[in-house]
Amino acid sequence: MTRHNHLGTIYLAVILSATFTAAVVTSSENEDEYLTQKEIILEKSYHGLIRENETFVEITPLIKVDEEKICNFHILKKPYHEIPFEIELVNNLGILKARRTLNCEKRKSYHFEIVAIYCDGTPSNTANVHITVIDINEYAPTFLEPSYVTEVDEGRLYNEILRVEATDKDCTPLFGDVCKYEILNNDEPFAIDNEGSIKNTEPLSHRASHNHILSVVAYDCAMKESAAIMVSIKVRRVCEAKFLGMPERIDYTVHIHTYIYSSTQDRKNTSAS
Ligand SMILES: [Ca+2]
Ligand SMILES: [Ca+2]
Repeated sequence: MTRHNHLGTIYLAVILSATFTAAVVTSSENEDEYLTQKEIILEKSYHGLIRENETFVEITPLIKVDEEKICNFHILKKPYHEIPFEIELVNNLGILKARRTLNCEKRKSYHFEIVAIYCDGTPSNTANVHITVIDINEYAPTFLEPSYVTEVDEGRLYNEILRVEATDKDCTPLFGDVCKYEILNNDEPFAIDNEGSIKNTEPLSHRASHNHILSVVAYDCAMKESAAIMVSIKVRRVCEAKFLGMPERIDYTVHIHTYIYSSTQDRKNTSAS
C-alpha cells in the first residue's frame, strides 16, 4: 500500500465516521423532539365549571390540540368512580359535556384524568380535570313543621313565644341558607326575627281575641320565598282570683289545722276529766 492510498483510507474512515455520528445525533434529536411534542399536547390540569341545569362544561384553559396529530380523547376511568362526563374533539378543541344534568346537592365536584389519542392510536400525556358544579336556586325553604300551635298568658310581654325553623336544600350559602322570616299579617301584634323567633309586641287580651293565627314565610339568602305556614297562638285567660285565692287557701288550712288541733285537745280534756 502506497502512502497516498493509506491516507485516502484514513480520510474515508473519518468521513464515514462523521456521517454516522451525524446520523445518530439527528435521529436522537428527532426522537427528543417527538417526545417533547408528546409531552406538551395537554396541560397538566384543567378546571371546569358546570351549572346544575346544563350539560356544557366551561373549561379553563381550553383543551387545544392539532387535529392533524390528535384524533380523539379518552377519559381515564377508575373502578367504582362514576364520571358522568364525555369528551369529544371538535375543531381542534376537546369539548367536555356531562352525560346528564348534575346536582350539587348530591356532589359538588368531580376529578378525573384525560388523555389525547394520537392518530396512530398512542396516548399522549395525562392531564387532571377538576370540575365544580355551580349551584342554581332550585329550592325554596321549607319549614320543619307543617304548622305550629302554642299558648300564652294574656297581659304579658314575652321575649320569645316560640321559634319556627325552615331549611333549604340548595348547596351554597346564598341559595341554601335561610336569611329571613316574615309574618304576612299586618294587623297582628307580633314580630318575628331572622332566627324565626316570634314575640308579641303588646300584651294580649283573651277577651279581645282567644286565638291569633299568623301566616309565616321564610326566605333563602337570595330571597326565594317559602310556602306560608300557619302559627296559631292561643291566649290563656288569667283569672284575678287565682292570685287573690292563694292567701285565702293558706288561711283556710291554718283554720282547719287549728280546728283539728283544738278538737283533739277538747277530746283529750273531756276524757281526762
Ligand atoms: Ca341548587
Ligand atoms: Ca334555595
